[in-house]
Amino acid sequence: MKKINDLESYWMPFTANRDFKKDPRIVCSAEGMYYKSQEGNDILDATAGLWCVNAGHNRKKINEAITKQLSVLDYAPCFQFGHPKAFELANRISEIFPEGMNHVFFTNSGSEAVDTTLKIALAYHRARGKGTKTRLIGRERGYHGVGFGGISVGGMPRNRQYFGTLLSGVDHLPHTFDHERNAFSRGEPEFGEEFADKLEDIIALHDASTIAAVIVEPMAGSTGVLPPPKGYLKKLRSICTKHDILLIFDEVITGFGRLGTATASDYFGVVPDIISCAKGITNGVIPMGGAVVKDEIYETMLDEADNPIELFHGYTYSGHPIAAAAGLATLEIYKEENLFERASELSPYMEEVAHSLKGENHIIDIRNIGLVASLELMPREGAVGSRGYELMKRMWDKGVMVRFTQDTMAVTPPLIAERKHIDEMFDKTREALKEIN
Ligand code: PXG
Repeated sequence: MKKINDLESYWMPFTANRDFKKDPRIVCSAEGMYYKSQEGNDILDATAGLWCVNAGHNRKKINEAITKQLSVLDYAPCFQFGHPKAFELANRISEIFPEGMNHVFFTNSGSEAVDTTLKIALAYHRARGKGTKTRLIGRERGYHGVGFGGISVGGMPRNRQYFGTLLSGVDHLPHTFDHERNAFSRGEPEFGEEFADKLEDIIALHDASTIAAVIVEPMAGSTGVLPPPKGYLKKLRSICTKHDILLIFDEVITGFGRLGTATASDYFGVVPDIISCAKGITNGVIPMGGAVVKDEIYETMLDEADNPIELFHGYTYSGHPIAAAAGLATLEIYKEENLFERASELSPYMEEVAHSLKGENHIIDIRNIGLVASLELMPREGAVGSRGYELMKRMWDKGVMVRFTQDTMAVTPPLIAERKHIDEMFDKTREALKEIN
C-alpha cells in the first residue's frame, strides 16, 4: 500500500508538493503583521498573504461584521432576488473607484473577475451592433488568473503551455520589461513608452473592427513587478479610444491601496473602461472579486441587450452576503485608518531601503512602486528559479514570508506596515543573500 502521510491528500496550488511535504512551512495563526508558524515562530508577513491582506491580519471589525452577518442572513441568491449588503458594497466601491465607473458585477475571485470583464466586453460590443469585435489583446508576461479566459490573454508561458489550445482570436502586446535601459529604476521607468505603439501594429494587422478589448495589469505583479514605463498607459488609452476598443485594467493586485491610491487608475491618471478587482476588496478574509464598468457600458447593455436578462453570466456566490459584509467592514477600515495614504507615505521609505540592497550578492535589478518592491537575482546557470526558491526558504527560516516568481522576490506588505517592519524584511534579506551561493 502507498504510504500516505497527513499532508498527502491536499494537492496544493502552485506549489512543489513533493518538496513542500518533505519540509513543510505551515502557519497556524496570524495577528497584525505576523503569522505564527506551526513551530511557534513569528513570521513577518512581507506579502500581505498573497497581495490581499491590506489591513493586516485578524481585524476585529471584519470578524465582527462576518459573525453578525452569519446570524442575520447566511446566504441569499442574487439571481432574480437580492439582499441589502451586495447593493451597499457596490455603492461603496463606486464611490472610491474612478469617476463614471458606478456599476459592479460581483465574482468570487480575481480569475472570475477577469473572465467576467472579457465576457462583458464581448457582450457589450454585440449589444451595440458591433458583433464582429471579438478579438482580445493581452500582453506577454501578463497574469490574469487561471480561468481559460485569463490564461488565454495572459502571457506567462507555464500557465498556458499545459492546457491545450485556449481561446482563439487572442493576440498579445510585447511586455514592457527593458532591463538594459531601466535597471534599478525607481517608480515608473523612464524608457519604454513606445512599447504601446505595438498596439497600432496589432490593430493594423487584424483591423479594429475585429478587436473587442485590450487587457493589461497597470502594474504587472505576478510576473515579477513591472511598473509601466512613463507615458505607456496614457498611450494605450488613447489608441484604444481612437479605435473604439475597450481598455480593461486588471487591478486584482493594485486595487484597494497597493499603490497608495484606491486604484492604479487613480495613481497613473488613466481611466480604463472596465476594472477587475479582488483580493483587498475583503482584506482576503472571504473570497470575493468584481468587475467594475463605466456607466456607458452598463447603460448600453440595459438598453440594447436582446433579452430582459441583459447578461447571461453570474455565480451562485456572486455578491454573497458574508463576503459583502466583510467587504463593507474592510472598506470602512481603509477609510478610518487612511490606509491608502499611509501606504503612500511609507512607500518612499521602502524605496530607499529596497534600493540600498544594490550591490549585494546576486542582485541584478531592484524595482519599486507604491508599497511594492522587487529584487531580481541572477539566475543560476541552467536552473532558473532555484536561487529564488532557496532564498525564499532561507527567509522563512529567518521568520519572513516572501514570494518569489522564479528569481524575482516581491515585497508587498500589508498597508499597516511600519518602518521597523520594512527594516526587518530587508535586513533579513541582506543576511540571507550572503548565505546562498
Ligand atoms: N489578476 C491578477 C492581476 C492577479 O494578480 C488574478 C488575476 C487572479 O486572482 P485569483 O483570486 O483568481 O487568484 C491575480 C492573482 C503572486 C500571486 O505571487 C499573485 C496572484 C495570485 C497568487 C500569487 O504574485 N494574483
